Amino acid sequence: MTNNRYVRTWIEDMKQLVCPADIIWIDGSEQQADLLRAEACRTGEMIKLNEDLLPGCYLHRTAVNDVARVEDRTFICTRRKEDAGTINNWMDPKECYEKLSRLFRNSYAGKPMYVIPYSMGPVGSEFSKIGIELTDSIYVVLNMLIMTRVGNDVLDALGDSPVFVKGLHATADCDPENRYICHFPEDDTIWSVNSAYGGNVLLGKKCFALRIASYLGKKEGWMAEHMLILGVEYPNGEIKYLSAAFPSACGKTNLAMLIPPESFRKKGFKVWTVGDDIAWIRIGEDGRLYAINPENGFFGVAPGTNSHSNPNALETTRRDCIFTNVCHNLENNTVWWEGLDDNPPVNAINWKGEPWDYRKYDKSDKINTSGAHPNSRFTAKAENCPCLSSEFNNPKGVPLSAIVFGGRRAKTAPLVYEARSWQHGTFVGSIMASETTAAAAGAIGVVRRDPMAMRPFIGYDAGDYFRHWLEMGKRIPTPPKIFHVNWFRTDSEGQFLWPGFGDNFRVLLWILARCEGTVDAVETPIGFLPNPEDIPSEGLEGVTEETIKDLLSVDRESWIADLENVREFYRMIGERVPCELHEELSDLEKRLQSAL
Ligand code: OXD
Ligand code: MN
Repeated sequence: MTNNRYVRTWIEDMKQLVCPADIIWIDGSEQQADLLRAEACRTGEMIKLNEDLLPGCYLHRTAVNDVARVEDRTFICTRRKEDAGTINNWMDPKECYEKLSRLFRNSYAGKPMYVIPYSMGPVGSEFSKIGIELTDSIYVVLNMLIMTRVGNDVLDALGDSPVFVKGLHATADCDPENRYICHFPEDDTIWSVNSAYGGNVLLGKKCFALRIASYLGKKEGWMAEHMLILGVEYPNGEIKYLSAAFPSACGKTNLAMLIPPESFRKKGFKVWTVGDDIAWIRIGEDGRLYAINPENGFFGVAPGTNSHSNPNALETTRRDCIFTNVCHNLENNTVWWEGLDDNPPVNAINWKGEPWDYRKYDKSDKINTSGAHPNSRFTAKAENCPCLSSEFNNPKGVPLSAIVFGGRRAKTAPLVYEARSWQHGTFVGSIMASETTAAAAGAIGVVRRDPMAMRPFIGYDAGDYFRHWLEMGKRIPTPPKIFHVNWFRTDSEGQFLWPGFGDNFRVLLWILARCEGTVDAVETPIGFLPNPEDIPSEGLEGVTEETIKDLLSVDRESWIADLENVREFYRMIGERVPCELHEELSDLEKRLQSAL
């Protein structure tokens, strides 16, 4: 509880709107969380899993129509439409408040209102920001307790200040036709109604830590990015940090928790995880960029997580974890998902809550035939991660040597290249793209441009966002170098050329060596590429020198063809795309043409 009058007045106003039966303040204590878990099990909202095999773990199923973020129902509500930009959905704030008030009215009837005070970032850090989420869902409370820092110390840190993000969530009827995820960056407010799926309702995550925070970052001179943060420890004990942005389904959590190949482990190399999804970045007193992970847990995709792809993530989910929409193994009251192992449970309930027959699994119809939903999730505590960085709670963050962008490209992008400058690096981020895979509905190989992996998360105009990157670059005395990687290049048969996973460590070493100035590179039209012999290859199986050369080749014609798509994308964003980026685009085209 707090005497902060801004908090109290706001909660009173919201109470008048949603009419709860009761108000319950979440204090962050284990006792209160235990009572809520017991209540959720009593009502069937959660299922307690095998205490011996998965201590403290629970299973939850969402409504079958409510299993993912809904970009088409996500709105940025600024007074002027042009400030929301052309790639966001926009609604006038007044109209939106009125429309959603009708959906929120009386929506808590008979249910308590849970008040969750939370901090994004370590409580009291100058990076950190406070939010309060009001919700009618115990599932939301229990997830927020894992994903953020919750409790009375947050209210103490807030004191009498009016500065906090006001989040209102109601599950309501979970009606997809009336589902809205609305952001009011000018009012520090988020309203989410008719969903109970993580990305739409854990308001600290995408809604606050990316959409609202990117707007605040532009206003206040810092950056909120869709990036993992990791540290590479060298045998001499030194640790270098980098952050990396990849579109969804490109292995961000896997890279964040990477285990180096055995030959490097033996020498004493290690990777430490600071974050797997979001980075808040500021200029430090020493002129370098510093990053924190504002979250306190991982909301990871379960399918595909296994002891090869990500042993650290798997280990992180073995206790105190909430599983959402995975398959329930009735043989031993545990969970299973596609890609966990080759032993699907015989006696099982699928993500929809129906008896499941693994023999009917059909790759081309995963939604209807899989045990776990393809977007099923684990919500796991950062502190349970075996490779969590000792700097995870450092209020000053970690210094970044490099920023890495990446996408899934079959042909165009080489394994790795380095941008020529911060401005060129901003351009490289702005033209980031991924190709759709056979896993998704629709045509294969279609390029979706996803600048800085922020397309669904920029809380304002994308052209202004690029401008902010350029302005930040001018203010950083010692900027990190910027790189682009692509783990997904294929040969003429469509087979991946690069083994990925732990072997990506080899590329990280080259990146960090470039930052240290200890390795040369080859200048090409797109930027600086490694000499093939400089990608450390000891113990690298099944990848010949020829393959490394292929991985590092620049196919000029496919680049030139791609630039037309970039031009179209810039046209779509509109007139606020900075002229510097248009110049970078035509300079790149000239370099490619003259090299042909
Ligand atoms: C996520 C996403 O859930 O990017 O992290 O979709
Ligand atoms: Mn993400």
